[in-house]
Amino acid sequence: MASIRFIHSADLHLGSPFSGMKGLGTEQWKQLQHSTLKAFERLISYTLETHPDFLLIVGDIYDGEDRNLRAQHRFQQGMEQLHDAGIPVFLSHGNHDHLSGGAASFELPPNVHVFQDSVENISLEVSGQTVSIAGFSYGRRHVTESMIEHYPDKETGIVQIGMLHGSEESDTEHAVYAPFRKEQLLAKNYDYWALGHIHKRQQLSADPPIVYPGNLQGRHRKESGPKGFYDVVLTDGHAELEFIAAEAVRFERIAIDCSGVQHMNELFSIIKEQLETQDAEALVCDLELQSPDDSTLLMLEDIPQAELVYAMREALSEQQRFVHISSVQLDKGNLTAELSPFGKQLADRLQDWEAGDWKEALKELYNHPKSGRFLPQLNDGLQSELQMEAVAKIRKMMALEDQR
Ligand SMILES: [Mn+2]
Repeated sequence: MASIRFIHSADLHLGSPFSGMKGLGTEQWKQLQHSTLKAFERLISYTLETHPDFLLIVGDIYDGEDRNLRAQHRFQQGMEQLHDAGIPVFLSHGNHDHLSGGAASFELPPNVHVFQDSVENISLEVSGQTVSIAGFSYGRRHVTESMIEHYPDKETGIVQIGMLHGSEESDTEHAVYAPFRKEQLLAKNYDYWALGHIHKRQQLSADPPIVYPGNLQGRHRKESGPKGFYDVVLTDGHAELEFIAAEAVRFERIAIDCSGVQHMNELFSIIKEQLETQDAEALVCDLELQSPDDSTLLMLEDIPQAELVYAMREALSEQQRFVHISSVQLDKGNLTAELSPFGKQLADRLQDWEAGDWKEALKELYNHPKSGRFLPQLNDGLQSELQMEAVAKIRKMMALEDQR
């Protein structure tokens, strides 16, 4: 069979608001707000430059069901560019941009096939070879039933690809959407399963490939590392995948070895050096200070988390590149080891606190007629900062006697 080359992307989340982020400069904030669109532009320019046989977009093109108008416009322009270059696009909508949400305001060009809410199988010819692509869009926010039995069996002599936005039945971390079992996908004998929904890049199977490309641009600290899409070549039942990074701003958790550090200037230099080795063009990072010894702990003991973060941000402000420190944390492994059992219990309990718990705990302070109005908004960023400081305080007060 002739080689077939296509791009597999998913979870573009265009127009993500990045609402939990704080402490960024004006220019950084603008870049972050624009990052999903910039990553999308990279997907389009890569596709135009390398001219694959077709492009797949497996759900969650838009972040919100209202489908941000500006994002829709940029998306439509991108599709027009691919139309002019003669590149077909197959796309499905996911739980974030389901068909019952905001109506499509822009008409997409005829090279784009949009799957509707029941499974369809669309065929095209690629170098004399028939390729069929099966998929569906979310008709509503929650598609909790299995969709897999609606996918057609593979016909002999054709290349069959399945597009599916959903998660494994066994996945307890994510809400259940269009659940499937890996064996069900394998039983279909397809040549490639193009998945979407899970934002972490991963392959459930290598042969045949069952692939989540991950999202195109991270949206918060948990979506860290390079983000992008796959360039896939299928030849005689053999697949070759190349990951192409596209993110405009990278979220990263960076370990800083601070053993032997006694003074702040040493710590700052180590952090600067570490950040210089990062190859991302723009970086939002959580720093984890690892292997602190007694002198380092002594130095950091009385410095509030927030002050440390602000001082580091200022020290880095001369960098040409967009580098934003989101948080600084002492390595938790050490923290828990030092705590008494009750202290550990308290610290663990705090990790599980959600927005409602913080609101309840801080109710009196926030409702106070005089102090209330001077307090910052109680958002995700502030909550995690409070949590870190609280754990640090517990560590200080409830550490085992025989340790330091
Ligand atoms: Mn998604």
